[in-house]
Amino acid sequence: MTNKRIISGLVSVLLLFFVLSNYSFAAAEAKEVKIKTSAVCDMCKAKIEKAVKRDAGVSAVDLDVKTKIVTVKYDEAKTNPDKIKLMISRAGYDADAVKADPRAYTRLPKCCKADTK
Ligand SMILES: [Cu+2]
Repeated sequence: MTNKRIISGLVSVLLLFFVLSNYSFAAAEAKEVKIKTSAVCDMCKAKIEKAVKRDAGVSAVDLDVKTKIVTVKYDEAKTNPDKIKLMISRAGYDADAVKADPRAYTRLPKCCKADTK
């Protein structure tokens, strides 16, 4: 084996290690929060997910209509659960202890109002 081959082998091992360590570092940065909402149907799901996605720090959002729980993955350097709850409130829905913005709530379609069910 020539020196060149040994060096290129070492370089590729180092590169692979670098890529892998970077990847796990990035994955560790994504935080997850579960928030209980007042969603009642698929329309609510679409609205809440759209509202939360407007936050640039959010990487993934999924609302389970059955449990009314929205699972949000976010970058803690860019956003936080309080901001996310506020966005849900402004869309017209409760988010844990944060009550729905009353004005946004009155604009919701009748089927989406929690107190009609
Ligand atoms: Cu609805």
